[in-house]
Amino acid sequence: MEQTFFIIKPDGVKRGLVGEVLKRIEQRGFTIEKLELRTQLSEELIDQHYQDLVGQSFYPPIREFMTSGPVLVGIISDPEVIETWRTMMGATDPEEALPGTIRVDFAKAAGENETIQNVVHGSDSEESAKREIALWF
Ligand code: DAT
Ligand code: MG
Repeated sequence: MEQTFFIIKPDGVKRGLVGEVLKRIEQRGFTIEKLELRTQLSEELIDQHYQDLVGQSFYPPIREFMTSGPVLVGIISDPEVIETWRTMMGATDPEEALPGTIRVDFAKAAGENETIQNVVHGSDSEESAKREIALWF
């Protein structure tokens, strides 16, 4: 059985989308293995989580956004959950995501010079899922 790590990001929690996202997880039949509200994330944890992005010019606003409020984090499992959850989330930029995906249905378009706020995170590979689960739990 495969596991992946997901986050309902600060925009999702602030905008009252926890129920909507969890409903999709349940309707798809994923098993929720862990679920926790984290009220204050440290910058260190986010930097480790996004270790591949830390050096990018667009990274500081991402760090600021991810530490701006409570997040819901969890582990879900299912055969091929990593790829299926990525498909359900949609593309990173909500403007490019496909209809029916969480990011299209719920993310707000980023304004000029605003960082992308796209409601959810999901690990992008088996290796990332293992690393992120160990980092967060
Ligand atoms: P994803 O969240 O789809 O896995 P990612 O891991 O490449 O995408 O990036 C993490 C987050 O950082 C993403 O959800 C939004 C933000 N981001 C990524 N690339 C960006 C860019 N070029 N400009 C602004 N924000 C970006
Ligand atoms: Mg990613």
